[in-house]
Amino acid sequence: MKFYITTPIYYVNDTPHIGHAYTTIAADVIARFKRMFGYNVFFLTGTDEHGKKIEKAAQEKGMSPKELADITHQRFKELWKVLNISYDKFIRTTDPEHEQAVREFWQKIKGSIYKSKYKGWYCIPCETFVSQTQAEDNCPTCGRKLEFLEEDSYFLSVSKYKEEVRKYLEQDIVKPDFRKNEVINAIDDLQDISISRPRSRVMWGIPVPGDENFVIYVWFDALINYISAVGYPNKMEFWPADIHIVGKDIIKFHAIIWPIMLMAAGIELPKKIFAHGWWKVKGQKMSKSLKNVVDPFELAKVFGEDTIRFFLLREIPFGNDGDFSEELIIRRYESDLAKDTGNLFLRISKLAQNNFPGGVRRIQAPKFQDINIEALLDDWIAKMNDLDFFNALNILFQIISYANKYADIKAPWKLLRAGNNEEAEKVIYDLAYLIKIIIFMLLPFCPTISKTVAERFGIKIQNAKGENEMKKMILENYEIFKISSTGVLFPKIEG
Ligand code: ME8
Ligand code: MG
Repeated sequence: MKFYITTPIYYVNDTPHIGHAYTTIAADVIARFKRMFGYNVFFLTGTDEHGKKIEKAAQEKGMSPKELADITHQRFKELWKVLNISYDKFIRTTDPEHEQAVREFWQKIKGSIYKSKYKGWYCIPCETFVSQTQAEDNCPTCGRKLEFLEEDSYFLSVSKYKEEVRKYLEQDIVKPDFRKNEVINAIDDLQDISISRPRSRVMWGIPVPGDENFVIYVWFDALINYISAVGYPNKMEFWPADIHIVGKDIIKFHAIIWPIMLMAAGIELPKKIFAHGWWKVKGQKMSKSLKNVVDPFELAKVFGEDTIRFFLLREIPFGNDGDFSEELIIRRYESDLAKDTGNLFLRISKLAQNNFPGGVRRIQAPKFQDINIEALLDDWIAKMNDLDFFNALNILFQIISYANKYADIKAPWKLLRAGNNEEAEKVIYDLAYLIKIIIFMLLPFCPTISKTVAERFGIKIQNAKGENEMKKMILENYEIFKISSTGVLFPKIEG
């Protein structure tokens, strides 16, 4: 049971912002979920370090491109540490093994490469060619100024693969479903792909094998990271990728160009490609050049990493765009986390600690009315497998809200005051049982807080050997819960 998941490799021209954090958090949640369920997971992320965009940024900062990459890639690693990202490998396209793999890949597909002239529009910030029909003055993706290029280039011939790629995409590879046709329609416009740059214009790249006057196009170089990271050109234990997660800005590179490159090399194709939406600020895409980026380091300092992880996946369906604001985070923090979740854990754990210091025993197996826990769990698993975080979290909050109501109605504190200890113990056991279910479901999203609560409630967390074993672990009726107070998990935000 292997599972290979990737994020895009991010450009090192500038430090990471909340958009980069979004993709990487989503991948991390899936990686953690799959590991829980017994998969041998390989989770890849990294940085994209070649090309004109990086060369220009380095020049402006008075450094060499490699110096800039050495500094900036560290910022990404630091952020992944702060956000508790459990990646298995961090690849840099300047890694010698990657550069070697790119050269070997070029040699392998040589039969599909020819030399000619490139004449047309190009967007440096996107490192993308723009067809004559789409080009006005500005890039249709990012709105910035285009450059007109006229130069010798190597091309990858695509005509042989157009039909094959169409058949591939017709099998529901691209998610969410509403992106499928958009990608299939784009195949018609596709022309042979320029895959090199003259060294006279772009210095910073991997030299074309056998022609030192050219460097390899940065996207051609970058996409190969997904296979070089797992061993290409040698045996690749984890390939094909089970899922590439990307933003919608780069879906065509992943769903059309990358499969064509793989077809030309005779390599298996990725199983799924998920394109999520954009975080915007006041309706505009968050981007470095617009200077409207939200700093994830700052946010994590104020709210804690679990809150950032939770907020980004709770607030909007994965696949849609969303508007970011600090008020929204504060609202989610106060209502969902502090009030509904943290308070539930705190009041039940305190009650148990003060009244049942030896543990809360199972006097009878828990039974709940108006809720089918096992059915909700099955549904949660299905949603998680579909990367439908939004609805997975909705299911979790159905259970949280049920538990809060259960506590309010059964009022174990009143039972204790009336001297009805046995009835109170039953109710607290039931609530501890619900909290156990909640913790397993919260774990991939909020690993730090979930682990603390698990420890305080005596909930045993382990990876299982498969779905059935995991479900058994989640639904198991312990004989006893040994509980101590969780303390305040979501303190009031100052200022
Ligand atoms: O495109 N909202 O790198 P990049 C949501 N190096 N996600 C966002 C976002 C936003 N406002 N801004 C960025 C590249 N992202 C190439 C990729 S892969 C072989 C090469 C996320 O630094 C989203 O995942 O521009 C988007 O696709 C990615 O960052 C682009 O990062
Ligand atoms: Mg970009």
